[in-house]
Amino acid sequence: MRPLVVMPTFNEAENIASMLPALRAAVPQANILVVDDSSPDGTAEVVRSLMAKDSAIHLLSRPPKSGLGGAYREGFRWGIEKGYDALIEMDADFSHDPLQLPSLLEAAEAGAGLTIGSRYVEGGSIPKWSWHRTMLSKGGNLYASLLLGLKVRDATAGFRVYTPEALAAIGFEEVKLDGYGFQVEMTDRARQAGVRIVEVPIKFIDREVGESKMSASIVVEALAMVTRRGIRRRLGR
Ligand SMILES: Nc1nc2c(ncn2[C@@H]2O[C@H](COP(=O)(O)OP(=O)(O)OP(=O)(O)O)[C@@H](O)[C@H]2O)c(=O)[nH]1
Ligand SMILES: [Mg+2]
Repeated sequence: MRPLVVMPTFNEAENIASMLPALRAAVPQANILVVDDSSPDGTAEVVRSLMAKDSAIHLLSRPPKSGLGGAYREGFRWGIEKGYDALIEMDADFSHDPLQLPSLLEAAEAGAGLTIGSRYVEGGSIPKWSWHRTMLSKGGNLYASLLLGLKVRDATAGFRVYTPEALAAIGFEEVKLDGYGFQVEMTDRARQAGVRIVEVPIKFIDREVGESKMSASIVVEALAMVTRRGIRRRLGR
């Protein structure tokens, strides 16, 4: 396979400086596209200095803090145009361990259209999260699976591999949400389109460097989307 890691960043200068070499070592066959939203902390400059010595690293610069969903849409479009055949979603904050990427790629190679690095399947594990963060994540997943019948344990997970065929079947250009909402809607559309979904266990590591961009509005947006899609389905539309 010719994989492309699409990695959105906003103020991840310190993380990206060690993430890029770690990724190159763990998955030498993969190229990396950093999608940076004009981070004021100089993330793009760090990427450019590494790009100068390594042609497998690429950078897409966007206006300030334009949202995670849009960063993935633009990154996927870029990768599909360039002919990559595995499009990877991955955070820059080391929550997703580069050393676990090969096991996700194995599932994709074995025929999964969507591979999810899952915290909630056998062998997966959850970080040292506070009880309310764990409740939010598990509760959100439960709500989504009840309303949408997803049959996926970790629908909010952001460590994934898509094939270009799966992305086309999903109609990813139409998914306008950010954060968790983006992940859940992509999963729901994949299931509806008959894409083969496989969950691979991962150990999720809590962010140690830099600041979280998670916000209440991202949670509300996701819950509203799940409710809307769930009700619409029950009404038969
Ligand atoms: N390009 C871009 N990247 C973003 C944006 N918001 C977040 N990111 C990146 O998306 C990834 C996930 O964001 P996080 O802030 O770690 O969100 P989270 O994982 O839900 O929250 P934590 O668990 O607290 O880390 C990181 O690599 C961020 O830098 C954005 O608006 N644009
Ligand atoms: Mg994070």
